[in-house]
Amino acid sequence: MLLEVVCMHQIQNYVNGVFVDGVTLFDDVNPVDGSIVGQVHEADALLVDQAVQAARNALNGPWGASTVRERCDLMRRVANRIEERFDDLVAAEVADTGKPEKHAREVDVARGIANFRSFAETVAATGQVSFMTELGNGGSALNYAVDKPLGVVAVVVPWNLPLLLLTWKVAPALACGNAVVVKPSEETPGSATLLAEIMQEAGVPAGVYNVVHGFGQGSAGEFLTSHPEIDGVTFTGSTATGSGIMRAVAPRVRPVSFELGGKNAALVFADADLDLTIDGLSRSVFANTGQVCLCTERVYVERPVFDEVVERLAAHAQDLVLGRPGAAGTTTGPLISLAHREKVLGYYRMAEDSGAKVVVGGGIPAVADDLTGGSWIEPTVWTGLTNLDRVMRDEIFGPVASVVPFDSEDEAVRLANDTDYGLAASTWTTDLSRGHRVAQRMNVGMSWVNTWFLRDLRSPFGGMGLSGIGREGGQRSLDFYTESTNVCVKL
Ligand code: NAD
Ligand code: 6OD
Repeated sequence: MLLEVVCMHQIQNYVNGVFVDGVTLFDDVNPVDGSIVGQVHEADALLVDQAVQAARNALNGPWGASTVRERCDLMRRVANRIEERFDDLVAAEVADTGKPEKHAREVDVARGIANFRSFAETVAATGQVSFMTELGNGGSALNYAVDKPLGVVAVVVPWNLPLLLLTWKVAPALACGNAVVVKPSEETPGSATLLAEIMQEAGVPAGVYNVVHGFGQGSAGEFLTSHPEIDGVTFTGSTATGSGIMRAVAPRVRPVSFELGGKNAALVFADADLDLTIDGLSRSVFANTGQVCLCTERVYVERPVFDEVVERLAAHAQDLVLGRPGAAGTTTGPLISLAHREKVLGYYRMAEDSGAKVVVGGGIPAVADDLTGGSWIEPTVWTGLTNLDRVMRDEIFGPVASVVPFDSEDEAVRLANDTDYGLAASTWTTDLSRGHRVAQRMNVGMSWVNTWFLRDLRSPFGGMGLSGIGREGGQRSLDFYTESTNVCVKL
């Protein structure tokens, strides 16, 4: 009998500039068809500790004495190297998430490059503040602040936009002179590991960028965030996990930056340009199979255009093409996993139990035989729900929106703000005064008018309420990734 030896793709940890095995292995699953992408080496507590020590040693070595100019040049080299390895990163992102290749190219990997370039520019252009203090006796004092790196930063990120969200944090952290230990999602270990190769190739010193793989509780995530020698945690993920991380860092009072979940609203006024609105609104509901923290799950529509918006949004949902990431015409991938599909389907059932009318979708689609092992789900539109229903309050994180009518601007604002979350909102109107007015009344971190997910990386990004703590982006990122010492000199 011929024995076939299958060599699985191995996804290792990266500690102190070296790729290392973990103590146990778990499968990296492709959600398109359930096939195995590779085997991931899970880090135990000892390896996580070695990664934290490697980061500390890097800070105590030449990296700790590096200049702003050296670091910003290095970040630009990393960006250039990502550009050279663009296709490899697209392949890793697509294999792990099943998202359309076009999305991986135009959003995930493109933003990986932009994140390094943007933060190199921001850090290079940032100076110190100083104040000349006038004293009562005619004397004076000079106050100036000196910024220092925060130190060893734990970076914990989710699976929906893996490289985008990772580099959004790693780029400013390194440009500010920190050393990082990254814990990517167990669902998407590929791009963070490839980025380690890129860091090596670009000349990032050993210990400055470390990657540990694994899960949350009882695994690398918990070992990292509860490690006594980390100096701060920057986390993107669910509100429940954020709450657990707060408890983990509480004994040593470490700073946290949290970008958490959302239950985002869109407000469509009767005067909106409906072609532009349906296009933007559909993107905001269905992009990345609804797995973007900024995605719209509640759509409030002024009554005169309610029926038309429902009909056109549903038509758009029906036109989406579910398919393999690289197939021509594919617009929509699967959910990240069968477990996540179970959660989303639970909300589909709950909506029907609450009396929702399912305008389109509502279940598992029929797919080709070779895709039946994947986590496919139908893009869905509901009407007939109110803010009292649980599906209108919980974050679902799938390709689904509930459309509800309103009769006045005040009512629309009240309905949109009636949530425990506070991440994002979008207002659709041709009345720009109303656009400004309503956008400013939204209790969210990001309020868009006639667009959605249009980003300027210098602007503040984050959420209120259950959606997070703090802001990152431009100067706000620098505030988190640095500590300041104010020097006061009596003259
Ligand atoms: P998650 O919270 O389950 O996991 C995120 C990361 O935390 C993963 O790496 C996971 O392994 C790790 N983790 C889990 N438990 C942990 C623990 N006890 N200690 C330390 N680490 C732990 O989130 P997810 O399912 O990967 O991502 C989806 C969620 O992320 C959604 O709620 C979404 O809204 C949110 N999200 C928010 C933003 C934002 O910018 N606000 C962006 C993307 C995703
Ligand atoms: O655009 C960004 O910088 C960002 N943090 C996006 C988050 C998307 C959430 O899924």
